[in-house]
Amino acid sequence: LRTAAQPAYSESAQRLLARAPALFIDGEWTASTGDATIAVHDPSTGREIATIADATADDIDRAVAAARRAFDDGRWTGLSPYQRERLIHGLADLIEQHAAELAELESIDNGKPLASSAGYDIPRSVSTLRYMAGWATRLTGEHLDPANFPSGAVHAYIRREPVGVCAQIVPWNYPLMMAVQKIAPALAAGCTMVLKPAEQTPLTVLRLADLIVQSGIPAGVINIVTGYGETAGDRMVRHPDVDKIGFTGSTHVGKLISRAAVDTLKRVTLELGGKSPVIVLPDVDIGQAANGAARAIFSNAGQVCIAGSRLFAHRSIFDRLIEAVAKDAAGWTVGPSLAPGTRMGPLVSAEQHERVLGYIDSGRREGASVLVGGDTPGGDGWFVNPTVLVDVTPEMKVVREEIFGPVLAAQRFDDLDEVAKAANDTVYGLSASIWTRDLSAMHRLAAKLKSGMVWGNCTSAADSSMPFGGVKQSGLGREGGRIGIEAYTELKTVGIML
Ligand code: TXE
Repeated sequence: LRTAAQPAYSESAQRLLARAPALFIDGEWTASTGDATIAVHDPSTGREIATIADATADDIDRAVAAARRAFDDGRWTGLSPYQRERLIHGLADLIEQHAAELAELESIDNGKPLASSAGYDIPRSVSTLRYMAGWATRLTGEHLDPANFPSGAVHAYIRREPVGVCAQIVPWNYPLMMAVQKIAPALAAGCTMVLKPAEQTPLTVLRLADLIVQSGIPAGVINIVTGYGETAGDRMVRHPDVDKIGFTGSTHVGKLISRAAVDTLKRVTLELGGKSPVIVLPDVDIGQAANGAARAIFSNAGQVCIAGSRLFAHRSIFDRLIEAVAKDAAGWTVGPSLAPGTRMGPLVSAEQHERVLGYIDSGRREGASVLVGGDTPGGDGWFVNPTVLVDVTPEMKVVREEIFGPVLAAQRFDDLDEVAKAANDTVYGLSASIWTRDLSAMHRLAAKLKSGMVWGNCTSAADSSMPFGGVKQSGLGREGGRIGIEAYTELKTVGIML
C-alpha cells in the first residue's frame, strides 16, 4: 500500500521549523519564563522537526492578563461590529493568501495528506472566519413587554454582551480548523482569548499568530500559548480571570475541565469523543454506501470526532456491503503526508499508533475477525493500514470505545427498532449516518437516534452554519450557526420603571 518517502520540505516550512520557541502574548513574540521545551515530530517519518515552548504557569498568567486588559479597555468590544467584521474578513484573506504554506505545514505536523490540508482544512478555516464575521453585525438583543406591568410602565430589554476572556483549548486532528472554530465566533462576539493548540500540532497556529499581527486585530485580543494540557491547559482552565472555556478533545479531559471550571462557574462548551454509527438499509446502491462507509472511517486516518466507527448493515446486504468496503479500503493508499499518491497519512503520534494497534489486538483477543488491514505497512512513520473488523459483538472494546484510528467494526441488523437500540447503546452521542432511499425510514430513524447530528446518504454535511456538537458524553453546547456565536455571549436583562 505504501507510497514513496516523505518529499523534502519547502524553504518557507524549513524557516518556520527553525524558529526559536516563543509564545504570542499581547501582540508580540516573547520567550517563556521557563527553559522547558516540547519536541514536535513529523508523523510520516517519526523524526523530530521543531521545538516549541512549554508554557509555565507564569506564562499563562501573562497571557490571560493581556487578554483581560484587551477586553476591559474596550480595544475590541469598543469597535463597531462592522469594524470587527472587516478585521475578521482581513484575517480570512491572509489565510487564503498563505493557503499553500499553511497546508504544507499542517501536513508536515499532523500527517494528513497534502490534498486534505489544501482541499479541506485550510478552505474550511477561511469559510468559518467569513461565516462568523457576518454574525458580528447581526447579533442583537431583544425588546420585552413585561407581563405584570401596565403597558408602557416599564421599558424592558435584553442586551447580548460578549462573555469576556475565553480559554480555548484545541486538539491535534484538525489543528488550524479547530483553532479557527474557536477564534472566529469569539472574535465576532467581541471576546478576547488565550488559545492553546495541542502539543503535538502547534505549527499552523503559531504561523497564524504572524497573520493576526498583519491583520490589524488589536494586540492582546488573541494570545497563543504552547504547552502541555495537564500544566498549561489546566492553568488556563482554573484561572479566575477566564470567563469561558471552549474545549475540543477527549471525553476524559472534558470531564476534568468541567470539574475544574465549577469553582468559578465558568461557562463551558465541550466537543468530545464519539462512536458514531453508520446505518445502511437494504435498498441502497451498495457501491455508494460502501464508499461512504469507507470515507466515514478512513478519512483523516479515522482521527475524526464524528468518524463512522460502527457499521450496521441490514442482514440481507451485509456480505455484499462489507466486501465492497474491503475493496474500497484497498484504494486508500497509505503513505507520507507530502507524497502525491497518499490518500491516508500516518496517525499523529507514536502514542496514538500504539493505542490504535492495541485496540486492534484487543478486538482479535475478544474474537473479532480482521477482514482487511489490522497491521502497519512498516517504515519509520506511525502508519496503520485501513482495517475492517467483523464477527464483533456489542460488549467488545472495539465496539464500545473510541479508537480514533482507521478501524471499522461491522455488525448486522434485521429491523429499524433493533438497529436504533443498538446504535444508541453507547455512552457517546455525537453523530450518526443513515443510508437509504426510503424517506419514511430515514426520518423515523433520525428521530430515534440519540445523537447531536444525523447525516443522510453522506458521511457528514457539517458546515459552519450548522450547529455541531453532541449529546450524552460527546459534549455540551454547540459550535456553528447562531447558537455557536451565542455561546460566546451573556444576556443582561434591563428593566426601567418609566
Ligand atoms: O486528547 P486530549 P489526546 C480523543 C481520541 C484520542 C484521545 C486521546 O479518542 O484517542 O482523545 O487524545 C489539552 N486541562 N480525542 O490525549 O488529552 C491537550 O493539551 C486542560 C477526540 O491527545 O483531550 C490538547 O490541547 N487541557 C477529540 C487537548 O486538550 C488539557 C480530538 C486535547 O487533548 C488537559 C482529540 C487538562 N487537564 C482527541 N489535558 C475530538 N473530539 O475530536 C489535555 N489537555
